[in-house]
Amino acid sequence: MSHELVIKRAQVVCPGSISNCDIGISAGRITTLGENLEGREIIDAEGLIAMPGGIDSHVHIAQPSGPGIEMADDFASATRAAACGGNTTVMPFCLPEEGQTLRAAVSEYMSNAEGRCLTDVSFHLIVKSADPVTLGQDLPALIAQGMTSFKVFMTYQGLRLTDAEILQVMDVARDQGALTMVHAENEDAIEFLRDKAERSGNTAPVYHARTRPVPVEREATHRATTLAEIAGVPLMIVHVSNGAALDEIRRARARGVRVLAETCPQYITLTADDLDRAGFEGAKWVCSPPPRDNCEQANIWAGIEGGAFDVFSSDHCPFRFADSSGKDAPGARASFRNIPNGIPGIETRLPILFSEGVVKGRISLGTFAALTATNHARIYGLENKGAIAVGKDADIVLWDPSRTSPITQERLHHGADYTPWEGFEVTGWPVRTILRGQTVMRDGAPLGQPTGLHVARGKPEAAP
Ligand code: DUC
Ligand code: ZN
Ligand code: ZN
Repeated sequence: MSHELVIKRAQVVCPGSISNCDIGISAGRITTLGENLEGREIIDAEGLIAMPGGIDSHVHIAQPSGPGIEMADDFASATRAAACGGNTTVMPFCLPEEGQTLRAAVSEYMSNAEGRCLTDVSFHLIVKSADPVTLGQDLPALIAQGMTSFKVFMTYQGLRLTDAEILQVMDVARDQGALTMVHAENEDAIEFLRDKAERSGNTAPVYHARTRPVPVEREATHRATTLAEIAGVPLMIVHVSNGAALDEIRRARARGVRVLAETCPQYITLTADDLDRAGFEGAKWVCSPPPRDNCEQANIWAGIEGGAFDVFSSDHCPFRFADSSGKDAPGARASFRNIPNGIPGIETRLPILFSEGVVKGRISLGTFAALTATNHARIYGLENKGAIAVGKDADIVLWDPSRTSPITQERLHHGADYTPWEGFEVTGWPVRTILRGQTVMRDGAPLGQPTGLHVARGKPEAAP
């Protein structure tokens, strides 16, 4: 049997094994894994590693971020950067604007994305109001359409839900078979610290980190896991930044609560000192939860190495630095309070984990594939994705495992005007990204038409 495409001589990372088989692809799917396969097109991948295309299950693209503030990426630039960083699917959040229904917001995001994406896209929802239309109509309808996960916030005025509201949302998740994701930081505690800092004249970017200390996240993580226990639902704690929060997750698991956990590159490579750079420079690293210190980085690594984390995502949330619609927003230099929260990272997530994790011997290639693709697909219900296996979509990334070079803004493809990892040396870089059998990146350059599709999802694995 001849295939449309065969990848030969790569080291192939399959679930549970690594082999040197050929990968046969036809009609966008992996149809054969074997020896001496024939194909109309052959990719000779000698010296490269074939892995499942990255799935980044935590990104923000063109999300409303307040009056006059704009994210640095639209769907074209975000997915171009994602493909260049070895990803084949991204999962952005859909956030309704003030007064907009969740369903109307989804239609708007879908039309913004349609025909512009170089990777596949699958939306999560953000539930910022526990009103009867959202809970009784929009959520059930959207879950039925394959948007089977949603995030709730315990911080940010205008976004945060009360404990009572979180319980109501979790109840819908239970009834409808969806997965609740939680941003766990205690808003009242942050506001207390923020207010005190401002009154003392401590307004520089580093006070963003100092007013969101570890206990703020630890307490909210404890509360979120307890609310899930009370509601009888599984949950995903996103962007875990420190050991104390992870300990809360471990304790909840020990009580029998199904808690999934995500961490991100910023928590293994950056620290609060990055926010303490001269002048306003530190604004480039303002994100929530903030990067911590070397000790917390070690705690996060211990969690990754010990299997406590299910997924490693970017939390890509890009704002331009030298821009009044970005980090340099009105009032941002007067107080850290007004600096938009978030950093770009969609293109650098995989190289950072590969270099710091696989190359430095902390995790295996199999664990890397699980943390960057396979687990995301399994957990969020992307049934055809996340593994090099017969029948799955031919979403594959070929890695050069030995290339060593610094991350620089110049080589990236996002819409931001900086990278938080400027000059950070990495070994290993994706050299070819294949989406459903079509090459969408080769040797660092995006390729082809934007053929990315919206993917409706099945029931998340952990959902009731
Ligand atoms: N939470 C996120 O998940 N992303 C960016 C900002 C935030 O607070
Ligand atoms: Zn968040
Ligand atoms: Zn996020």
